Amino acid sequence: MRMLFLEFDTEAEWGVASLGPGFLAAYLRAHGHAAAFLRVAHDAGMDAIAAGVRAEAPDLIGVSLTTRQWLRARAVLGALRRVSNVPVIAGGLHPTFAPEAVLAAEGIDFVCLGEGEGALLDLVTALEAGAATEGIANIWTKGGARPLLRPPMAPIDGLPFTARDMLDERPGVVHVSTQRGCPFPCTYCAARMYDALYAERAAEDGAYGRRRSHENVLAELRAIRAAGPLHYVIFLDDTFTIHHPWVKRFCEVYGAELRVPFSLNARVETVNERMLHELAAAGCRHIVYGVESGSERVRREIMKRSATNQRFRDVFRWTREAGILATANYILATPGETMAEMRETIALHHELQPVDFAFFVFYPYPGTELFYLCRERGWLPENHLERPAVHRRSILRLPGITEADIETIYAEWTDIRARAAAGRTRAEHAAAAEDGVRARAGVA
Ligand code: B12
Ligand code: SF4
Repeated sequence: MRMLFLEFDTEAEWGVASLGPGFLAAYLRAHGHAAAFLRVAHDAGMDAIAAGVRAEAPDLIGVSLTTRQWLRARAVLGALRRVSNVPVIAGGLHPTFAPEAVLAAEGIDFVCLGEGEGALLDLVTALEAGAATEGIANIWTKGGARPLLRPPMAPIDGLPFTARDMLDERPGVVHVSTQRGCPFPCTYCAARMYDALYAERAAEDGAYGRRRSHENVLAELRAIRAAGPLHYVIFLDDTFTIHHPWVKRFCEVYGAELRVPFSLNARVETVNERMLHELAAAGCRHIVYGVESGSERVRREIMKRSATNQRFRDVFRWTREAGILATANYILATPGETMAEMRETIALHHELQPVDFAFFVFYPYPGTELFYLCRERGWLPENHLERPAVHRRSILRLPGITEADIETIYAEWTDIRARAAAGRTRAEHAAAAEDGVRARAGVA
């Protein structure tokens, strides 16, 4: 069977396409199926999209969706259905946690809940055989009942290496994932909801969190290097630094064999001075830390993150001293946060002096703890899935702060960004540009 993955661009430019199709295409190909990739530019017209799809002659179309991609995908897939009967399956974070709304849309026939490899292969096999699709674990067929979840795949070393043609990477800059799942309880994070989903539905089958062996990660990098240039590795794991013995051994083997510069996402609670020096010696050039708020109260009481501001100061200093550039991610207008607390974030930012940073107005991603809180408290508009998810405005009706407050604070951050860009050294510019997209994607 021939599967076509459509990648829906949002207005921002990302250095990599959705990772999910990279894993899924590799898995399908390993089982004798064909897979193709088509980017749907955010301003592409329907005629061009339909022609692009027709040219690929797919038997099944797959889309991987975040919440930000949802409205555009819904519009395009609805229109596509009027000119094509090729079945469509949606997977990823958004369909997993808002499956009813996604399945209700015209032009979407199946939703994949959670991990997709085995589920998609079973679906393809059933469609090819003209068999019923109801009853395939993880696959929710339109009009059918919610499916059971299959256990997480283990060990993940058994998965084929990511199909790079699905990722649309710049030559020599590769994105690699060494684990699945994150054990932390951050209330705003959609990534951690996979752990919660599997813990709830398949407790007896083991946890969602799994990591590849060093040998397996190195084998993938060797294969990439054998196929073309390899200048920079971006590890996309939610929190690369979770398991210290794994990281220590990684530094030894990667440093000894490859030493290709790399970057990663980390949480300040999971690094120490020694580890940072080991990472630097292995080639680590850049770490993206989720700071989120400068208010310890907001982090502790609203976000379930207990690190102190002093911990952030120490870790940012250690990172610099180890010769690694640090990037910080911030969230503005988290439910329950006051204007004064948002200013604490700005104050902490000036102390941390990251080489780059990104800031987003809080968005309640479906499935997260804060999503349910906002819904319960009446802060979430009923039609939230009909509204675009944008970085500069809140879709919530928040207590204590107004839309104008958020605009003011967003403008202050925009100004800080402009001044920081003007003051950066050439080396810092180059480093931030190399994997600057990480600042925006990182969640740890
Ligand atoms: C790498 C990454 C990126 C990359 C790639 C994006 C991607 N979707 O893969 C880039 C840089 C582009 C990116 C950008 C952004 N990201 Co990002 N990103 C991540 C990150 C850290 C890792 C993703 C990853 O490695 N996945 C590994 C694969 C194996 O997992 P998976 O994608 O879930 O795929 C599996 C299943 O979901 C399923 N599946 C997935 N797609 C499909 C499709 C089909 C057809 C089927 C059958 C199954 C299926 O099968 C896959 C294999 O088992 C995640 C956190 C996370 N852990 O998910 C955040 C995350 C996906 N990003 C997020 C966000 C919000 C963003 C940004 C808006 C920036 C920001 N931080 O605010 C932008 C938006 C991008 C966009 N186009 O909309 C949110 C999404 C929340 C949501 N509900 O929408 C996450 C969850 C982090 C968070 N804040 O909670 N991101
Ligand atoms: S924000 Fe980072 S550390 Fe927290 S649960 Fe999500 S991925 Fe894990």
